[in-house]
Amino acid sequence: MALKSVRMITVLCGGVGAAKMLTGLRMVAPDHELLGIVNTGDDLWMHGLRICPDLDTITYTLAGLNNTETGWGLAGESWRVMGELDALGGDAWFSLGDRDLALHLYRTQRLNNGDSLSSITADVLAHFGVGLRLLPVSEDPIATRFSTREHGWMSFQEYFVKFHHDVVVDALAFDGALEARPTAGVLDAIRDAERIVISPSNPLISIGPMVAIDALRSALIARRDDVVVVSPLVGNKALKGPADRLLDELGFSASASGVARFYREIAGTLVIDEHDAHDAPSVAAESMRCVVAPTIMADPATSEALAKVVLHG
Ligand code: FO1
Repeated sequence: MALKSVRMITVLCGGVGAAKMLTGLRMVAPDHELLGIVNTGDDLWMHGLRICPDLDTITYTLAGLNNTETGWGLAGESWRVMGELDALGGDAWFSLGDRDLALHLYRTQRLNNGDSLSSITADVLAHFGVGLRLLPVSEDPIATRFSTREHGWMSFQEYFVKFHHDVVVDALAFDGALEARPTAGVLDAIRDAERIVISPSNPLISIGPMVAIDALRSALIARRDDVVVVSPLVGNKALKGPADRLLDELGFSASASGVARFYREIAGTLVIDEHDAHDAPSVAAESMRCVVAPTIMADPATSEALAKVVLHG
């Protein structure tokens, strides 16, 4: 059977899972057919600098410069500035590498000059030789916060880095999401795409802040039949990060059916891993089409195979 050619593919992106998904998609579609809409709920101000972890993780990965040991930041990094800051007694719990600092300095200066995050992102991608387009989901600030049993409310990076996501979460907030307007081009990219892919990112905290924007959620609902989600779970466990734990803590259950319950309103198809094949009927029970495939993107070849599944499976 001949594969149908895809004109435009829009991908909703968190960090590492999205970077791997995009790596695969770039092997089966040219960059000009791909557009990533990127979560900004993890973004923060630190030392007066604007830091956008998901945008940066994807950019560094697509440029082949990512740090595969940490999963964030640049390869071959050094930490001299942080070492000095720590020695001074400064706030060094959130580590900014010496090389990585340049991007935060550059972005912050341009934001202070009035440039948009989208235009800065486009210039950074061009600088690193990445032809694919990425749009921050909104130019307006969105901040994910966690209500924890042990310490009350905290910011995204306090939860993730300071407390190593080892605290019990009983609620989430996406500050600013209700008022946030999608970045110019985002709604068109959802309306006009032949297929919309939701990458295997954390549903609650990577995709959640984006679909909390009313206009974006409505745009996805209107395209539900063409929205394909890849579950971030393998054998009911997250490969990285707290997706499984949060699905349980926030009442969805860490399982393919829990992921389906989160997405059923906005997506028509859920791709689940072979290890979870027995859960396919419970996905269908949530009125989603279920595709079973290997979802672990261990290398570019497995990313490419998964990309073919999300486009044509
Ligand atoms: N993750 C950590 O576990 N520790 C850090 O010190 C840290 C610093 C950091 C700096 C820049 C950046 O872009 C990402 C950074 N991350 C760090 C990763 C980040 O906390 C999370 O992985 C994402 O926000 C979740 O997708």
